[in-house]
Amino acid sequence: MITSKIDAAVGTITLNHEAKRNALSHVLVGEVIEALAAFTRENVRCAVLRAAPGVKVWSAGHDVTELPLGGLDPLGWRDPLRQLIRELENFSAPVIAMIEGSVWGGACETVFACDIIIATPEATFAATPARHSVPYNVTGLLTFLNAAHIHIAKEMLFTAQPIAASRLERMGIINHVTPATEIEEFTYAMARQIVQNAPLSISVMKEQLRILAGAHTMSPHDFERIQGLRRVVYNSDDYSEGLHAFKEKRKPEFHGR
Ligand code: YXS
Repeated sequence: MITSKIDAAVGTITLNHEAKRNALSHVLVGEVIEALAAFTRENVRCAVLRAAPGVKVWSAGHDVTELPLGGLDPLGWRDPLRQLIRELENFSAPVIAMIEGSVWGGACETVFACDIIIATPEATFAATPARHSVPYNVTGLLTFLNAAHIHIAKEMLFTAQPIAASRLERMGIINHVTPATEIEEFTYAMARQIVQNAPLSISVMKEQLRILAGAHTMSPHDFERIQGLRRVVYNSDDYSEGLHAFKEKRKPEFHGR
């Protein structure tokens, strides 16, 4: 479902499951995590996460068919998307997300969890929990909040509409927007620049920034209240309707219960 390679201390992971629009299934995510582990063993100093050249869909997000019903938390600790986000954040070297095509849902969070984002002008980004009545989890929302001003995060999450790369670049959420004909050279030139610098200093700064970005206090009372609120959502008729509507390829009808 992916291909990966290492060239002069730069590792590349290419999402390659076009049939399911690179949906972040547990199998595809497992392969990405394995590739990152191999990069660590090979002392890769910068990684590039991309899809095949010219794709229309970079990734369609969490594999909806793997979202659980029956009162189980859809984004619990062991969920593939949650594991992928942690692996990207904990990977010792910088990860550059190179984006062509549209990015959806959990894939949008995945890109925002990368260290640097380079996209073509045609790329779009949609945060979609509200499209499926999914109660996003706390660390997932923190990824959005660390990437975007709260008003932009709310617009993305409440409208669930794709937003153009150029708009996100104007707001500093995306580092560079680069024409499709130049994006590979631009991305790998930056990767080579990173590789020339001191890897220990970079990996420590990446870990320091991860800790600082996650340094939010939340009382046990607040955490339990949030989990209770999320449980109401993933036990709701709307959540079940969202999943069934996707599988039946129809627009969901939400009734707030
Ligand atoms: O019908 P077949 O078997 O060929 O499969 C179709 C789609 O069902 C499948 N597919 C997916 N399967 C599982 N999970 C997905 N997220 C997913 N997306 C697509 O791939 C095959 C081709 O899809 P199709 O025909 O729709 O392709 P298209 O080129 O016409 O349209 C591409 C998309 C991405 C615009 C369209 O597939 C789409 O809207 N996909 C869903 C995007 C989305 O809502 N993603 C969020 C997933 S939930 C998630 O990430 C988080 C839990 S949350 O929502 O909370 O952020």
